[in-house]
Amino acid sequence: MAKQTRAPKKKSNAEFPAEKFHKTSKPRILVCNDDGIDAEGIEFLAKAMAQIGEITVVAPNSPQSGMSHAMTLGKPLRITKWYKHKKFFGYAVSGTPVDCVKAAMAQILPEPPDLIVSGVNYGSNTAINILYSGTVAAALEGAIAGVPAIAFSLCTYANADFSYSAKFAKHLAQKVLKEGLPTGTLLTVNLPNLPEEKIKGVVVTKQGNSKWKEEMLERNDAYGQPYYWLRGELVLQDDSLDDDEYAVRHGYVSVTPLSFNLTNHSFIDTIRTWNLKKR
Ligand SMILES: [Mn+2]
Repeated sequence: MAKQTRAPKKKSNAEFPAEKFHKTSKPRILVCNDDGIDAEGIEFLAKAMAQIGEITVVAPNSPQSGMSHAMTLGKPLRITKWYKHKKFFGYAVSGTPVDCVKAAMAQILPEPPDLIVSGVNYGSNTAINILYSGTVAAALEGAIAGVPAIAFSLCTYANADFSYSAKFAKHLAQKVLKEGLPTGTLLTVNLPNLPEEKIKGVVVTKQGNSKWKEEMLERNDAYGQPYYWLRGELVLQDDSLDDDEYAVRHGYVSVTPLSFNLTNHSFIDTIRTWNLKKR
């Protein structure tokens, strides 16, 4: 593997508001996403977090959905100040969601935040999507760094109403700041795209078995050469409110605790009986 080098951390950098960050007694919250810094969902999440803490937004400068835990090693990253509604909003990074968390920790924040939140994502991050998601990966990168982290997703791609997800995010963030999370643990939260009065409740779930039924469309470009475009539909594979996608499709907010160690413990004893030898 290529050796990773890290630029020396800047002790004082007028670009980044270290002074302001240091003087607050509020919890310090890093806000990221994978839909890009201009997405509607991150604006709702940032506003909700600003009610309970000192926020720093660091997000990709372009949409990065489906990037999972990708990081940029072969080209430089750029960090630029980003303005929304003529006001400073945060820092845009020319990379992936994981690059954003790494850049925030190495260059932008003077010390690790108390909480990392990611989202609010367009589309569910349940079941197998947990593996594909850049939104979850940003939170997971927080968990790797030992920072409590939560990924928020709104389960729709159309007519999104982020208002309840922002309200719930505030409530859960306060809870996590108070209670903490076990080392290496993050939460993925999926919300139905419903007004508050239609949401049936909150359930703690496990990662379900729902999978994509996919097809790769073939079309011809302007030169008659074929190109391909992946599309699909997430097919529900579970039938219990203990499962993430089932819960959210039935009107519940789904909260799933995750860890990033993928070892299949139940298979260790069996594979040891294979007596694999050095040959
Ligand atoms: Mn996304």
